[in-house]
Amino acid sequence: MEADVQRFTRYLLNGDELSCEDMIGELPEKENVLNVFDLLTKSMQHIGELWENNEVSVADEHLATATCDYVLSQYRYRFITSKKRKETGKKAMFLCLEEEQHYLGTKIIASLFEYFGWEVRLFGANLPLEYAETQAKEWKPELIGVSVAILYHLPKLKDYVETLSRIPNSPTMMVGGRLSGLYDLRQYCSKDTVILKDIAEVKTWLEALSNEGISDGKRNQPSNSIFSN
Ligand code: B12
Repeated sequence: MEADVQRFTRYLLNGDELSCEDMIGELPEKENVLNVFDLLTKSMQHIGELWENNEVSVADEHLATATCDYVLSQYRYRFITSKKRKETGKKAMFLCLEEEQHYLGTKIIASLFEYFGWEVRLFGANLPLEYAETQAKEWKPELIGVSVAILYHLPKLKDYVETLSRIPNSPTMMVGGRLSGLYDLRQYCSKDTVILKDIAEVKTWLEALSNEGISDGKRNQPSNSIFSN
């Protein structure tokens, strides 16, 4: 994996979309979405280290982001949205806090939800709370995922969780992003908020939900243990 990350990072920094796609195509487990999303995540994180050490510039970082976004969109189309999936009938919306620009993570998580048969709306970076609230009231998602990467954005998280969990259909609030892997975000969330550290935890959560729906015969109706509202 380490060598793969180094190679993929190089392609991202060169803006070399074709080599990125060829490399994904060569991966023995290219249809295992977790492997591919892990490669994208680790490569972008590695670029963060290079940037911190002044080995790459802000321009390099922007090019890598745009390349990664393109590759992710292509992958999502080829291996997720163009394939027939068993739909769960559930809806989820994903957004970043106001002024939060780090949206690639939410795009990956939104794609994973789609892989698991959810209908998804992805609002990308920087969605002010008032617009998130209006959208949630109109669209009535079962779940709202919020992403946070920058420390000084954290205080806003509390407002988002409080306001969005109060909307009439009581969506499950899910929080993740770079900071959830580093700190305990409970104090910024409600007691029912699902806080997940990384994509592996998200996948486990989604699998548990699918298995529950099947094993107790109430497909698509998860129990309160997971859907905590
Ligand atoms: C690319 C990048 C940018 C891009 C943003 C690209 C984009 N559109 O997403 C640009 C250039 C815009 C940018 C800007 C800045 N950045 Co920046 N950036 C990064 C970098 C290198 C990669 C981010 C990334 O794409 N990671 C890959 C994704 C896939 O990982 P992820 O976001 O963690 O998501 C995963 C999980 O967290 C989880 N997840 C994510 N969201 C959600 C949501 C839910 C609901 C769930 C359950 C899970 C979940 O699943 C994802 C998939 O695995 C990081 C380094 C790093 N370690 O992440 C720095 C980094 C985050 N940035 C940093 C900084 C400082 C900044 C700036 C302040 C720089 C500046 N001075 O301008 C600005 C702030 C902009 C802002 N207001 O938000 C710092 C933050 C440090 C800190 N103490 O807070 C980092 C860590 C770099 C560093 N090493 O110092 N940045």
